Amino acid sequence: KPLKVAIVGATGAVGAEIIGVLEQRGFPVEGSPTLFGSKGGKSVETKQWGTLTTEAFSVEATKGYDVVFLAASGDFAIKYAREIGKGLSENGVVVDNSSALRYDDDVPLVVPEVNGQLCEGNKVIANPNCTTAIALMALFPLFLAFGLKKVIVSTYQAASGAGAAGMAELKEGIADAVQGDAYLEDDGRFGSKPIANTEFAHPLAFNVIPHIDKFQENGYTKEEMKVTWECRKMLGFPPLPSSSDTGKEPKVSCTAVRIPTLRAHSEAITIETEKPVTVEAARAVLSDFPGLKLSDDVDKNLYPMPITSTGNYDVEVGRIRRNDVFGENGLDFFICGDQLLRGAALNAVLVAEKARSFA
Ligand code: 2RA
Repeated sequence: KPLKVAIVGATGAVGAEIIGVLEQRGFPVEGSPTLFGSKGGKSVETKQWGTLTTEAFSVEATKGYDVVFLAASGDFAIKYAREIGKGLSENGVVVDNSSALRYDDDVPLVVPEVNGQLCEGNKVIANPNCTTAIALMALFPLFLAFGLKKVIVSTYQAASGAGAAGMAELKEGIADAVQGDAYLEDDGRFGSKPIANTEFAHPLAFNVIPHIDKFQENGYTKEEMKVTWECRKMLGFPPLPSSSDTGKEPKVSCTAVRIPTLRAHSEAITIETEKPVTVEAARAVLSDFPGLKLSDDVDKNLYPMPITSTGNYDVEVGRIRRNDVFGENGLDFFICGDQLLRGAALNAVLVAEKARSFA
């Protein structure tokens, strides 16, 4: 049966991708999706539904809907997500892309291939941080097969993580460095005028920035801690490390770095497993996992890259190798996934599909 679908924040980068994924997957939308923007009256071009116009949001306007995607702020989610949930149809679901509700006990944090069963009977479901969602696609099957004791993640995150404005700033910065006033000298030094930056803490063009989201008291950034907290929650442990930890919780540490790519996040991951693991056994487990694509043939220069994973639903995994740090329990690998798809819009639509499968 066609479903009443609404998207809040439809004009942002994630909102636009949600519309695209609904179209591509033939999601059964009744009529056309209702688009809410911060202001009403903005036109949004779609392939399937022609030009749609945003409406100003009110909870009242979402009453009786079957699926409401939130691609808005954390404050918005705190204020409205549960209230919207209460007014939905009997099996209706709110899928929130913000980080505000991810650690709340009454809100499951879901990647459908990992813990899709949690979609049953819940009105509000949180989408994980893109970096975590992409990492979990490889970590979860390895956790099931070999157990995980330690996980060390280093990320290479695209400008798209900072939304459409972040992507625009990178493109403008590159143009300015190559052709404009802030030109690059032939020896790679910058000209006298700095590249402008407002979305990132420093210019991103021709740079890497080891700073995503706010610094915390422990010296990590919030982005880095999200990987720790969300991995713990999605592997079935309390999200925040505490004195009641049993020792079974994988220890997760992340360094999150913004790089000047436009789209798709990459991650180098080192793990220590509970049981011994071989490269062959890991490959077998990873190649069987839905949503994950083995891209691992160094003789053919085949490994995950943003250029091959951009626009694709599958997360790529490769460069799988034994590491000497953890010996026969140690593995290193590299993954790459489209941040706007698996890390946001695709995951949100898969969550909605899963939730509706229990209706
Ligand atoms: C980033 N993970 O890449 C964030 C977006 N949620 O900035």
